[in-house]
Amino acid sequence: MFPNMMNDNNFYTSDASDKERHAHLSDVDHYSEGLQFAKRERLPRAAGLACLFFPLATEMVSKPTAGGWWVLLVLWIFVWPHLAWQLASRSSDPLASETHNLKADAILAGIWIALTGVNLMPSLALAMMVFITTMGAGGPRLCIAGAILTLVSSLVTLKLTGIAVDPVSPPLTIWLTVPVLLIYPLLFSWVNYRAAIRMEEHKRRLQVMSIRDGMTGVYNRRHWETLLRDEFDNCRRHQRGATLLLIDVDHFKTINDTWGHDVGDEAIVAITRHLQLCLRGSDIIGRFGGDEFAVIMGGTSCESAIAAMTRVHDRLATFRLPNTPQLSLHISVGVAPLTEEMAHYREWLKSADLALYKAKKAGRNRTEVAA
Ligand code: GH3
Ligand code: MG
Repeated sequence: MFPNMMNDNNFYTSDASDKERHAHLSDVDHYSEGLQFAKRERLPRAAGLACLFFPLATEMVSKPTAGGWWVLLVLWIFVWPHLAWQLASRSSDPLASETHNLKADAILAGIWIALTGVNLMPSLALAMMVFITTMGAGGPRLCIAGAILTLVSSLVTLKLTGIAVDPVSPPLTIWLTVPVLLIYPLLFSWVNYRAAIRMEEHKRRLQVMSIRDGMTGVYNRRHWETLLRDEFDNCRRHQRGATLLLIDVDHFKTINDTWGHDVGDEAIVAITRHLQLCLRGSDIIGRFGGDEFAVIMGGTSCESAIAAMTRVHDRLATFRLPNTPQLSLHISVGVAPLTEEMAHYREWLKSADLALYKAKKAGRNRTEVAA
């Protein structure tokens, strides 16, 4: 059968798989996405561990602990969050590096759960940190992996150190653990909330980019054609009239060749602004190609459309670009009212195209109506 081609019709509507989506991401996107991910983990990790220092220290004071563990505690709580960030941010693949950091978090949490003798409150806080972070970062898969790593590392530590299990937390430890239980989920949610807001804004910008022409701001051809199809269907259904215009700049190649592409671009933007000024807000303007525009005038007669275009011709006759006063801009316009015989919106478009061809053939700088 035919291969599944990506085209204008299915690009925005197809359900791309995660694999396909990632295949479209460039290396730069992958890198910056990973860096953002590592950044999101940085603050909750540093703040959460800092809050944990006090309940863990209380537990260590209450138990005969070797001095080396104190050094490890300080290194873990105060150095590890910054080291983890450095490792991820300097890596060529921050996403993979931060995922390794999260697994290291899970192993370290297991070690410290064992060193407290699986004391309830600090252990609960550590397990909560591992669960929330891994679930938020990598879903159930990473969360289960994190839980297993924590469990295994705590069992191994218990075995190696011979520390007795003592789950009952004294009141001081309970009170010192409460801030962690409150602050960590709050911070984690806040950081992720901000990321969600940023994503939403990014999505909105992408949506605008996908329907607008970058240079002029009017609709691009793909989106404009979907609006034309809708208008065609609505007019058919409600027995309403509408007029279609195709507009092409005259001798635009000569403008480019004589004055350069920058002036050509300025001319395109200027013509767009004149169209916007002379037409109604409800008229739908699209950039159809290089120097070609198209306008859908819903509920508008052919005569009104021609009158509007006469206003555009008149304005352009006296308009000059600021840096090239010698250059005058002219357009040719093809007008096609919607008729009963048209069975498809493309026939409407074809009719406007023929009228435009007629205007070009008749000497340009004029408006012609479809026969
Ligand atoms: P005609 O009067 O028959 O329309 O002649 P023309 O020279 O305008 O011919 P045509 O409409 O085919 O030329 C379109 C030119 O527009 C070709 C291309 O080099 C130029 N063009 C397309 N897009 C852009 C653009 O974004 N900026 C500039 N400066 N030029 C563009
Ligand atoms: Mg042209």
